[in-house]
Amino acid sequence: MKLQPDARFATVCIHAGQEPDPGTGAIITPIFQTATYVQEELGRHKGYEYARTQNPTRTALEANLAAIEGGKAAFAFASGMAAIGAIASLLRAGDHMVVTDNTYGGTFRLFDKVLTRYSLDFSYVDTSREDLIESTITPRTRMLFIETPTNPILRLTDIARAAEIAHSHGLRLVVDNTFASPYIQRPLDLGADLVMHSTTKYLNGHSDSVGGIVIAARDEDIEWLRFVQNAAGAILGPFDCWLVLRGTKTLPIRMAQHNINGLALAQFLAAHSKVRRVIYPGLPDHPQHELARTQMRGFGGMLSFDVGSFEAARTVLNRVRLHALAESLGGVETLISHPATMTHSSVPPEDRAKLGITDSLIRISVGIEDVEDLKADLAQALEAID
Ligand code: P1T
Repeated sequence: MKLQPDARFATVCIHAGQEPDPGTGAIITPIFQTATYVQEELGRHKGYEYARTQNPTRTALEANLAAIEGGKAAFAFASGMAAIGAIASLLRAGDHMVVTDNTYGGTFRLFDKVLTRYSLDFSYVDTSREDLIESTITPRTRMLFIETPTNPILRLTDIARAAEIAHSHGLRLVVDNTFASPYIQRPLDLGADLVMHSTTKYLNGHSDSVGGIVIAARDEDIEWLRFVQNAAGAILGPFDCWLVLRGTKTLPIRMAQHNINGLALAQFLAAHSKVRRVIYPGLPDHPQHELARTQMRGFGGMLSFDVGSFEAARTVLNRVRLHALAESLGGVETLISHPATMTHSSVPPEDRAKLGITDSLIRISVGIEDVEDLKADLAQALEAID
């Protein structure tokens, strides 16, 4: 079962970090649902002392995700937000971070409402524009934090260029890779220093666990993240680690189908008379379609579209039957949401307006059902708009 160094992506997803249980031969890493480990004698143990510090199910997941993202080490946290909090703990009071303006609303909330209390400063810019990244960097800037594609406007940042800019100023580049998944893009290969995910989404893929992961490339970051994971203690529990491990085994086939369904649904909506605009990186009219073609492998399962008014959006959201009206994304089932009042309600209305998160915008996390059923469901809901 030794994974060869040249193993390809789908093989890595299934095998990296996975060894049969030495005690029983169980092919699947067990859920080590324990709080502590018995020591043979004082100071002699099997490498496990206390389950906040180490847990074999978590170790297996972390090794699996480090390999999937092409990093040196990974650290699993209780949520995507806890993972972002751990990354921010690399900063010190007085430091400044440049952040993609259209991040997930919860990321903005953590930075704006919590971390500014600890004398950290944040500037939010359109990181698809290199000139804006450059002009926002100050002598106190230590980190560039990008989301690509963004939630929910699906704007892209050129990761390789962002890495060059960050490194020329001595900054770390952090990429929130939640919307794409490592099947679609691997930011560490493009020069990023840290990658994070809400594992709640595509990595777990079945909408039955909340979690987060940080994958790191640099030794100094790895040392700090290992320390802070234990010191602050926002760890992912063993059952959730096991669920995400089960999810990553099917990541490639799920993502391939998300890509197919995402494009098909985007094309269907773009041709519909009741739809004003569809935002999807795979459509030729997406402002960064060319970058998407080179930076991403497929265009993903996330799309947003505008139906012209809040009333029309409400009609669609209330009329769909197969699409579930819910926050979150990345599961096998299709979810539909209203960013302005749901995922991005913590972003001030004037900022939402600037970003294009209008009251008439609807977001879909396209699942892997038969796409004809999804089209039929949207068709009957759109028909009800006056
Ligand atoms: O929900 P949590 O696992 O804490 O992850 C936060 C998070 C981080 N980054 C991105 C890009 C995200 O989309 C999220 C969570 N997003 C949703 C819940 C949502 O519906 O958009």
